[in-house]
Amino acid sequence: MDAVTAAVSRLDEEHFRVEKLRLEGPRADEVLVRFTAAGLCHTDLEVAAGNLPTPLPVVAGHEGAGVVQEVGSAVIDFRPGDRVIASFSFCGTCRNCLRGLPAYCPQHFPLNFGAQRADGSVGLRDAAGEPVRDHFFGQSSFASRSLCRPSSLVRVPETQLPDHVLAPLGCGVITGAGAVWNSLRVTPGSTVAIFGAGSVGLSAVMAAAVAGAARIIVSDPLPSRLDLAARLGATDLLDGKATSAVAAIRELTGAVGVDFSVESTGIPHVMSDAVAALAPLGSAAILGVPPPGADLSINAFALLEGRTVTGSIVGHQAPAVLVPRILGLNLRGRFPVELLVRTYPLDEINTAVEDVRSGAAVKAVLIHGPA
Ligand code: CXF
Repeated sequence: MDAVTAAVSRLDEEHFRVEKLRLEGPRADEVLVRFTAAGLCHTDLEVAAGNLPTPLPVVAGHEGAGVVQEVGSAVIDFRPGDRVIASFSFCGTCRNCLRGLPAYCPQHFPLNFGAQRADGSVGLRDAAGEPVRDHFFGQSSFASRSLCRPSSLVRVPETQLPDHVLAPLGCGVITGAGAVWNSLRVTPGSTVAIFGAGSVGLSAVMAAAVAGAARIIVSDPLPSRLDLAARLGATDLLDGKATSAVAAIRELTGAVGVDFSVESTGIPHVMSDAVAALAPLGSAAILGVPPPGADLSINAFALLEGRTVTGSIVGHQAPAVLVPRILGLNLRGRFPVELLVRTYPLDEINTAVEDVRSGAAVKAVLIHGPA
């Protein structure tokens, strides 16, 4: 067993606890990754709060970047020394995986939120010898080293970007970009409204700009995020606190509404607004994680005019396809994901959480020490 340092979420504890844990060696189908950086995503906070079906104690983290250290005997796709991004797990054999849509694998929830191996075991033990859940999204990248599922890993193509900028590509960035390109298929010259300018919403802004949208309207209560949205390609900024976004969008679009909308807040009434802001035949993508049991209210008549509402998770496309697309654009200065990132040592994870909640950080990325 090897010593690792990890941020652990424990039952009834509001804060992450950084602990020394012990990690088994990789089984035949596992890849041992030394993580250097891990993005902090809202989903990790929902898991820690017990709002998602992951048992605690657990090492969360599902936006990792690092290097393969060791591979199990049955692993053929990765070798020690490979630079990797960790994203989400999928079975690889169901019809959705086989048609290139692994985000919609029926095993998505057990594989990503189950936080254990298929046989129910885990690789981590705490100082008292008690098991701690791992394999979260097939990675648990809040640990400095972790046993990963090969399906969760993407080999990093040539890039100048450092690991702390690559890490968010595991989830938040691909979620926003893939919704725009793959779920909505935003077209050149179209109008787009984006509700929420966190890392997912701002990635949607960059993707809409790349797609050639003529108008990119962004609504958020925080002026600093609206400023960043403008730098990334937003054409119109709405103060989410002061304005009725739907009324403002109607005014900006000559009472018609937008062709496409993206909701990234997880707030049910904002989801309804994203639908209400659509022009006839418009399409809305719902990306935010809602509170448990929440319903979405949509004016039924609005749907009769050809409007479409879709959910979209982790970019709608295999990360091994989507991540290189984004890196290729970044190389040419067209998807500056680095502008979203603020780093924190792993020890300061609870400060990072506060900063994400207050809006001081858009995408907090945790930096692992050497162990
Ligand atoms: C999640 C959001 C909830 C559904 C599964 C995918 N994305 C990552 O945080």
